[in-house]
Formats: sequence, C-alpha cells, structure tokens
Amino acid sequence: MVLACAALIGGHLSTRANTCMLMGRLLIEFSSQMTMERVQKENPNVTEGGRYTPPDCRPRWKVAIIIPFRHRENHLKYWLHYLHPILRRQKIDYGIYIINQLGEETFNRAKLLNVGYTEALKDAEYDCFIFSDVDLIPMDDRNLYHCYDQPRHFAIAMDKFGFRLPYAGYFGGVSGLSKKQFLKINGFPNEYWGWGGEDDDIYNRITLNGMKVSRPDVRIGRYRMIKHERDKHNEPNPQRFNKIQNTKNTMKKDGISTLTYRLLQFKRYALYTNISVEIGKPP
Ligand code: UDH
Repeated sequence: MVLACAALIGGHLSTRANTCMLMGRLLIEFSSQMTMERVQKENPNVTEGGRYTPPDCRPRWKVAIIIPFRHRENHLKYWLHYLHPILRRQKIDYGIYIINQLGEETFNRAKLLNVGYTEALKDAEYDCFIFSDVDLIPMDDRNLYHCYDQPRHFAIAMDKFGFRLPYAGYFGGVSGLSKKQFLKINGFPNEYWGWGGEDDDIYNRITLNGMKVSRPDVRIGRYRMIKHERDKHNEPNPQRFNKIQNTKNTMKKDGISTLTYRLLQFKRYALYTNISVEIGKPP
C-alpha cells in the first residue's frame, strides 16, 4: 500500500520538526558563491524541467511553482539551491516554471503569474499553483508548499519587514491557490504595470469572492530576502492606489479569462523550465 505523503510528514505540523525528514528552522545565507553546476550536483533526483515526484508516497497535490522573472540569474541559483531540497523533504510532487519577461518594457509581475498558470497547465495536470518571488527563501521547512482549504499566504514574516506581516491584508512574496480557487477569482490582474498593488488586488479578489487567506504560524512562515536594489523598468506604479479601490469592478473583465501574450521559448533545463514571453506594455 502506498501511503499518502501527509502521513509521512506528520499530517498536522507540530512546532517541533520531529517527523520524517523535515529539519525545522534552517540557516539561510547568500554569501557563498553559488553555481548552477553545484546546484545540479546537489539535486540528482530532480528530473528535466525541474520536476520531482516523491518515490515513497502519494501526494495529495500536484504543484506548479511559478516564478516571475527578468535579469535575476544570481537570485535564481540561490532559490534553486535552497528550494529543491526543501520541497523534496516536504514530499511535494512539483515542477518549477520560470516566467521570463522578454524585452525591457515595464515589468508586470501578476501578468507573468497568469502566463505561468496557463503554460504549466499545458505541461502537466497541476491542481495547485504556488507563486514565488525569486528572491524569497523560506527559513523553516515546516512551511509546506502545497495548497490548502483557502488561498495560502506563505511569506508572512520576512526579514525585511522585521519578521512580521506589514499589514493585515498583505498577500505578497509567496502565495498559493488551488486551480479551483484561482479560477474562482478569474486569476490575477493583467493591468498592473510596474511595482506594487497587484498583490493587494489579488487579496481583494479573494475576499470579494467569499474566501479567506490562510497562513502558517508566524514562527514557521519566516523568510529571508536576497537584498537587491530596485530593478530598472519596475518603478512604483502611481496608479496602484486607485486601482486597488476598484477590484470589484475590474476583476471580471481583467484576469485569466482575458490573458494574451506571445510565447517565445519553452525550454526545459535540468532544474527548471524556462518560459520566455512577450506580454506587451502599459497602455
Ligand atoms: N522581478 C524580476 N525582475 C525584475 C523585477 C522583478 O525578476 O526586474 C521579479 C522577481 O521574482 C522579484 C519579484 O519580481 O522577486 C518582485 O519584485 P521586487 O523584488 O522588485 O519587489 P520587492 O517588493 O522589492 O521585493 C522592491 C524594490 C526594493 C528596493 C529597495 C532598495 N533598497
């Protein structure tokens, strides 16, 4: 008989990492030099495209991990170095998708996440989607990267915010929705160009559709962010304050149902699948 994976990791999480292979609190640092070759050697069980299925149990979820991306190669090496082993210990059945915005037009994080959802589903029958910034590393492997009864916010205690939620409705950094939850909110907005607001819009979509955000214990949902300067072409979006007042009117007209983009590359590397796309520019 093949056991459900939750049974092997203890089902309910105690604050002690006494079950299975989980380690609990992790030491995360970004000072040592990281190379893709090293990460590849560390992860021989990951199959082409950054896929992994636990050999000894039956996972409840099939998880696509979607990362919005442009010009952050160095961060990606650390992310892969830390996350592949964590996800394996968590016994997640997963694939990693890097959604790379081609060109130098204004960055659009939420639209890239919609692209990731769409392209991952063409690749395999995922039923759970985790959306992660490339510079955020969990500091505790009991923060399980799968889906929950309600949309999940994982990155609730980042070092840059003093290990606290910056405000009650914060939904940024790392979040996860089942396919059903994602479709219920018509996916994410496509019309937030530049930095900020899109995560608040997603939070509004969730609550306006009668769902609640679920979160891990504050001791477990801790994250380190790789320090960086603001990227070019991702300036704060001045329209964000107005737009988040309007989610109720815009969410049906703007979302996964209206997504358009041009796929330019779909390529499987050893540790991830790269999807390069043109997503247009602000009106
Ligand atoms: N991203 C890219 N490339 C870009 C912009 C964003 O890959 O050019 C992705 C990446 O996954 C990143 C995420 O989008 O983690 C979120 O963007 P961000 O890291 O710029 O957002 P954050 O709020 O930082 O973390 C804002 C800039 C802070 C500058 C502080 C200077 N002291």
